[in-house]
Amino acid sequence: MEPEAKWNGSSEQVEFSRMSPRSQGFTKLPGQKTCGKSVLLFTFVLLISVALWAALLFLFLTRSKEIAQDLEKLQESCVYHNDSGIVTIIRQLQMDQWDLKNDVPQLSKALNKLQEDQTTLKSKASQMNQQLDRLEEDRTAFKSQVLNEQNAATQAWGKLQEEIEKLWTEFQRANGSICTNCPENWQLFEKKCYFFGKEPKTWSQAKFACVSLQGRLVSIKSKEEQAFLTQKANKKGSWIGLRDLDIEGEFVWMDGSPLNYSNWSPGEPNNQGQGEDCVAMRANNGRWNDANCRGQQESWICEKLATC
Ligand SMILES: [Ca+2]
Ligand SMILES: [Ca+2]
Repeated sequence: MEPEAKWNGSSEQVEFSRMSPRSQGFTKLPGQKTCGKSVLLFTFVLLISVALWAALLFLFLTRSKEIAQDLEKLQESCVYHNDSGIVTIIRQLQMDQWDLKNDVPQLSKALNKLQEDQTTLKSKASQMNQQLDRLEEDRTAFKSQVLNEQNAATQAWGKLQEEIEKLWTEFQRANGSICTNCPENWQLFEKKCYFFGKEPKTWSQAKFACVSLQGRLVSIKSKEEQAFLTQKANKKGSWIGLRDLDIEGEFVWMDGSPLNYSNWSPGEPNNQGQGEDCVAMRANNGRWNDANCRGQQESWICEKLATC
């Protein structure tokens, strides 16, 4: 197929349509001289480039050979050194293993000794725990004993104080004095003053409340005294100074006197439930009932001798 392309010059047109391909490249055209110079320049540059590449290739091959030789030497050296290091390490490990084997009996002996020490310590710890338990029991017993002695001393002191007061009053009466003085908020009946507490308390709390007022829970010795208290007491239950705390069923007054007069409700005392060892006056009729000491009554009655 023949080329049909046309080339347009700057001022004239040349037609190639019927020229052979061979004659096209060498046909003298406008500007052909400039093109030849460019070809020569290109050829020269190409030759220079080839020469440079050849030189570079030669240098590369030479350097590669040197590097290969260096690597070979380095490899031989590394192999030699690595083998030596590994052998050294293996020998050291074997020596360590041998040393460990030698240490095994000694370690086993030390372990047995430790186990014996552990057994001994366990035994000592058990003994110490037993001693500690005994000490704790002794401490509890001592604490209980101290509390009992403290209570006994308090009661003895109260009794002594009361006896002194009683003797002093009797002495004054014997000398013709009239003993009818009661503190404020206390009420006189015959020779005694009475205080009617109104806060809910257990029996023990009521007892200490009376002691703090320089009195004691009331001891009722006659039906006249009972009638006075029934009339004056709050219309609720009131603790009185009667209890069977020491011996079940054996009721005694706070002043230590036996029970010669009583005003029990029908069926009382019955020591019901887990035990009833403290006595309260019932509301309205003033009849007595043994009740749980740890329970609360709405009121309580204290007494002390009237002063002259
Ligand atoms: Ca009882
Ligand atoms: Ca009862």
